[in-house]
Amino acid sequence: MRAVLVLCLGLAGVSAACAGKADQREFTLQGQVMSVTPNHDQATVNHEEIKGFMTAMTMPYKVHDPKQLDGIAPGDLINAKLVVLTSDAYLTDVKKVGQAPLPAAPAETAAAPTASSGFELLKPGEAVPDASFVDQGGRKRTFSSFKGSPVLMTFIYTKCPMPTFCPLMDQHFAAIQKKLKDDPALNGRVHLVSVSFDPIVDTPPVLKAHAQTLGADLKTWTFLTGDRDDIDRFAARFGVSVARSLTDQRDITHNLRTALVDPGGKLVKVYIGNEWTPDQALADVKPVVGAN
Ligand SMILES: [Cu+2]
Repeated sequence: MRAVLVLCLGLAGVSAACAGKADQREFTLQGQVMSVTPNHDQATVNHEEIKGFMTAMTMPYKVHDPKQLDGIAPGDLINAKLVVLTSDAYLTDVKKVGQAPLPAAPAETAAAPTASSGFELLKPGEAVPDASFVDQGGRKRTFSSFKGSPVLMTFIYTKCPMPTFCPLMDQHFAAIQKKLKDDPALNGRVHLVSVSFDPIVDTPPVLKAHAQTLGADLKTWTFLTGDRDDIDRFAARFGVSVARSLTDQRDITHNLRTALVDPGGKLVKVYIGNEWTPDQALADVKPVVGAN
């Protein structure tokens, strides 16, 4: 990546870090802190475009050292280094450079959606309302058509630039697919569903290519796209919040939710964010398959 090489050359002092790990990329992030977690392990930042990596957006960023966020408060303007690895990303060298009033209505963060989203969150035990989609083969597919086997469903978009977000969900699902196949009690009895909330870009052919990249077995792993408003409404019931820029529809600010639905179409559990593991999901899936 040209942009990264330039960055590495420009930062002679840290060039060892650049040269040391082939898969490590570093970017400069400039923006305003919207919130900081109480234990200082994460800050949500409304940041400017990161040239060569991602458009301007608001999203949570981890730090590996909580000291990085000491003295950092909502409203602070910061400069930081964004370190991006194959399956991790974090901020370091966080420096406060100023302060500004927070916008009146801060963008939705990874927190649970509020009543303003207008849709009530589904609770465990409640029936998931049906919705209509189009799958990676261009066929119409309703959510209720998955009834009969447990469904593990997540919400992603294929152009997501953050390795700790959508790409991580993809990797988790690929890992789960493999573990399901390796377990005779589970093989072929659980369906994976990845729903894209970027239907403008994620057309069926794009999703099909994405599925191939992930090594997805389409018999038990389905990729869905469809009408954007329908998808937003459906996803909101699980706590997914998606905000798109008015000027660039591909500029998407979003959180992560993954849901386990039982064979009868009732919600079992929602995994929030990216902290869950494939093994956790499998442990939750097992009793649901058994109850089938
Ligand atoms: Cu994403």
